[in-house]
Amino acid sequence: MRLVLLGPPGSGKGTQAARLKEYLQVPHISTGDLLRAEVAAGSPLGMQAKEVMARGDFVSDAILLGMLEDRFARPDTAGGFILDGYPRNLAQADALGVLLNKLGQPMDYAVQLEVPDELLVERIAGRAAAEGRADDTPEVVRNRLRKYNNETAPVIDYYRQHGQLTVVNGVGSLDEVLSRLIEALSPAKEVG
Ligand code: B4P
Repeated sequence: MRLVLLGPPGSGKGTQAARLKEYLQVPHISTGDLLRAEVAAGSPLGMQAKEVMARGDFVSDAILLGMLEDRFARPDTAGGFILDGYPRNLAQADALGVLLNKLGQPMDYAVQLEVPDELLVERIAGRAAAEGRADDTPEVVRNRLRKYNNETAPVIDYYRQHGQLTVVNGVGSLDEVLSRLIEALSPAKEVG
């Protein structure tokens, strides 16, 4: 199954994708994780991305698309994937459509994890305390939420208009949210 996981920062995309991959037996591709690996490796791309990410801004569309093309070229994606963190704007949504068409691997589902803003802030504050991620400070989180509302929310409408959107309630325990996701995806799993 080829699945795109959408939702604001803190909605549980990364958290649930890590669990869902065991169920679907497909790789989890997180653009945030790919970027953080570049930063950790100190690569030229990572050095470029570091400051941008620390501000809560988006890394350039061209860099992201190149990274994604490289990732999709690896053989483990042949049976599908869970894409988490991409697309984050309409240009990325268009680029993803073109790329998947070229690969002959159309998307099966775009799933939006829906969580109210107050809870997002609370969850990210929890992660900030536990992990100390540079982009989890209150000021940067406000910028990330603003960018989500301005640039990523239109992507949700884009998939809705294309009849590809499934909305899942992301409030509840990790197991509750996982069960809802599995239920929402089960018709595609049976046929796919
Ligand atoms: P991401 O890594 O995608 O960061 P994120 O939006 O915070 O999502 P994440 O997956 O980490 O959090 P989750 O909701 O699972 O992006 C980081 C940065 O990379 C971006 O700001 C940008 O700069 C750059 N970037 C990435 N992709 C890009 C792109 N396509 N274009 C341009 N730039 C890009 O979890 C959050 C917290 O909530 C965790 O602590 C978790 O434990 C908790 N949580 C989750 N589910 C819960 C639940 N049900 N109950 C309680 N807590 C829960």
